[in-house]
Amino acid sequence: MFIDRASIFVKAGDGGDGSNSFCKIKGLKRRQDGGDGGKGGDIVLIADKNVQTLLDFHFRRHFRADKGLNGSGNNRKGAAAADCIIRLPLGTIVKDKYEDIAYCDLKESGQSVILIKGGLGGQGNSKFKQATHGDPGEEKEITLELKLIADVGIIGYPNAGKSSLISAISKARSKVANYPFTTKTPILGVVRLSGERSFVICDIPGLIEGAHAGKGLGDDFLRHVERTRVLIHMIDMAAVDCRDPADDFKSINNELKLYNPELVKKPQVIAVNKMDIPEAMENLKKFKKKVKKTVYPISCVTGDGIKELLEAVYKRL
Ligand SMILES: Nc1nc2c(ncn2[C@@H]2O[C@H](COP(=O)(O)OP(=O)(O)OP(=O)(O)O)[C@@H](O)[C@H]2O)c(=O)[nH]1
Ligand SMILES: [Mg+2]
Repeated sequence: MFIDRASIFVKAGDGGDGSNSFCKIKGLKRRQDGGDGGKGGDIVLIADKNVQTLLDFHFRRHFRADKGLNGSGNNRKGAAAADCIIRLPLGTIVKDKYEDIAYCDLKESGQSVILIKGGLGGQGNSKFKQATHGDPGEEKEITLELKLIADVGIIGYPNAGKSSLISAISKARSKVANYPFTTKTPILGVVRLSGERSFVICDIPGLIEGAHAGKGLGDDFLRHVERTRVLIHMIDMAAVDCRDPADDFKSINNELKLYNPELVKKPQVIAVNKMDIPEAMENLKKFKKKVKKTVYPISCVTGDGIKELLEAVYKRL
């Protein structure tokens, strides 16, 4: 399990000050008419399925909500300030930076939590002898933690050879068979390259058209795609199941997009598999005409091309 972490400082808005105001109408006694201050903005956390990583929080570390407006004469209350909304990826756990306290675990898209409240506005002198200042907004230093299931996810149609690849490059043993949906749950493996280099890879169950709407093994596994950094898009170039490889490539990308438009923005390394089968070469020529992208031809049976593929993946990481 890999963890993306960031620490940020948050401060809720101060309350606006109460007003000290006096109204003088000719012939009448002087009257106090200062209004109350408005409430400061809260710090609100929202789980947003379009946010993928905590990267932004390594660049921006301070978040402050505005102060409520001050009260004014004629008993006018100051307006409350807007909340400061922080959008976080699904699965983020929010903890105190110094103490062992977890404030929330953002699991569902749209889930929102008021982390800290803005200060209440001060009282105007219409009620009190003297107007009071607004309460200060709370502040906190918090740590955000996002668990990634893996650095790299292998995606593709059933039977493309995803399990064959993970079994060839790591100690993970994912069942290989010539029927679709052999793999029913994600399988993790560790890939070790020369030197001290390594990464965690995940064999993701096969995707098909309509997966975003629950078809096949469904959208459950697209959620795992969200929690990886780089994708290996695996294509059966021998077209054993008689589909056009270029169509496979497009429809899987379309599923990613329909599920969450951010997913297609993840770096993809295209692995064209089963190059040991004679038809694959011919198919690859046609594929390259339709999909103008760099591809890595491999064979999980002979091992050809796998080293180059892994180096390319490591580079993207
Ligand atoms: N000739 C050849 N066959 C391969 C290659 N890679 C995988 N296969 C075969 O293709 C079939 C499917 O391979 P899997 O690795 O189970 O495919 P998968 O993508 O994990 O399939 P699902 O788990 O069903 O999504 C098996 O019969 C493999 O032996 C290859 O490079 N060359
Ligand atoms: Mg499999």
